[in-house]
Parts: sequence; structure tokens; C-alpha cells
Amino acid sequence: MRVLVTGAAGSIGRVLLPGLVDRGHEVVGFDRLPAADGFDGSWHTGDCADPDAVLDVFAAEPLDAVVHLAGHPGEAALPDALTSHVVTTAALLDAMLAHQVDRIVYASSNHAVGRTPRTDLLGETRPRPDTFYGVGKVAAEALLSLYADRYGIDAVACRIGSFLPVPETRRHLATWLSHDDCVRMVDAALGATAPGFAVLYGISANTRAWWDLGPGHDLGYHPSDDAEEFADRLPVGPDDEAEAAHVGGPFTGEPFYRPA
Ligand code: 15L
Repeated sequence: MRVLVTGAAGSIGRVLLPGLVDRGHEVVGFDRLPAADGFDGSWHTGDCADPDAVLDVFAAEPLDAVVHLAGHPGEAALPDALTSHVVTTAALLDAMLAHQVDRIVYASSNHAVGRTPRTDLLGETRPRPDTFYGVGKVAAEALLSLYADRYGIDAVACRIGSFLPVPETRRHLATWLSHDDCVRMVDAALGATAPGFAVLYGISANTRAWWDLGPGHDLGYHPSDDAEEFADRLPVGPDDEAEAAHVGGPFTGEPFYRPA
């Protein structure tokens, strides 16, 4: 597939680009920043909150799918969160319609359901954001659902846990998404047969997982790594108990960025 990756210079993009190329995809990078050294594919520098900039990319590149990673990865004021997650997604969806591109894989977040109390394994559940960041992710998912229903776009929202080289806290024993599993996840979401609008949880095959991997399995996502192998190396921390109260962990205590 020829895939446009937004946020291609970010932490996930830098892992995903070579990973997708290894799996036989041709990748086009799009970011406000220039390409990292060593990337020799096609690259566009611009802001995907700008619909004209997005349309320029689609006019220049034949594409089969979009992987939308761009967005501020933490809490922000509500208007900024909506621009970062919803306005960008809308610009991409409209460009996809204009250029007959019918698949998008979206980097959503566990914080779309972060305020859910931690009990048993969490399946597909109602939106329950923990921050304005989470509200932005929920709204972007809603937009994907709307375009799937109205225009037949295939849209897979990956509610990513904690994308890290290795787990760093006890919470990560449940929430970790390894680099290799992230590539597996996006590759599966790109290749899933007619998913319509679908949600999966973007975590590795963690023994202590808080989220159900069933919907991911149904889409062909079979993670291989398990945070458990790091359990002995992770000391108990002062925030562990608070972080285990809700699935969103530290985000559930974030202050809101309201205008003064
Ligand atoms: C996210 O969605 C954030 O972008 C990332 O910074 C982490 O905080 C992660 O969730 C997490 O929950 O660990």
C-alpha cells in the first residue's frame, strides 16, 4: 500500500516509517518538521490542521491509505485539543473523499476512556475521557464513525496505551505498547478486510493488560511482546496506587487548561 503518515517525524512516526517499509508498504511522510536523517521516501512539510496544505499533499501523491499520528500528545486547552485532534482528522477525511482514498488508521488514545475506573478487563466501552486531550480523541473517533457511516470510509481507531521502548512504571505493565507491536498493529489495521468503523486497544500482549485485545485480534492484530518480562526491574513507585485507580492513570489528575 502507498500510505500517507502524518506526524511522521514524531516518536511513533520515527518507528513506524521504517517498520511499514519493512512490511512492504511505500510511505509518504507529512509533518510540520523535516524528515529525519536516513528517510529517503517522499516527504511533505506542513500542518495537517490546514485543509489546503492537506489537499496539496493528496494532489501530489497517489495514496491508498492514511495513518494519522499527528497531534499534541498531552493535555492542552480545549480549543487547542480540538484543533490538534479533530480539525486535523476532518481535513484528512475531506481530502480522502476528494481523492478516493478509503482507509484511515487513527492514533487514538487510552485517554478516550481514561476516566473509567480500573476493574476487570475493559472491552469496547462508551467514551469516558479523562482530559481535554481525551475529549479531542473521542471527538475524532466520532468523526471517523460519521464518515464511515456516511461515506463508507474504513476507519480503525487504535486506542494506544503507553508507546515506549520498554515499560517504565508499574502502570506500564498493563498499558505498554512495544515498538514492534505498534508496527504490527498499524499493519493489521491497514490490511483488515472491510472493518468499517472499528476500535482496538493498542497495547502489547501484556499479562496484566487492562484492555481486551479481542477486538484487535478480530482485525488481525496479534501482539508478541509482554511487559511482564520487565516486571522485576520496575520498582514500586509512590504514584502506583493513584495511577491504578482509573485506566488513564496520571492523566486523570491533570489540571485543565482554562482561559484565565
Ligand atoms: C497517551 O495518549 C499520551 O500521548 C502519552 O504521552 C502517554 O501518556 C500515554 O497516553 C499513556 O497513557 O501512558
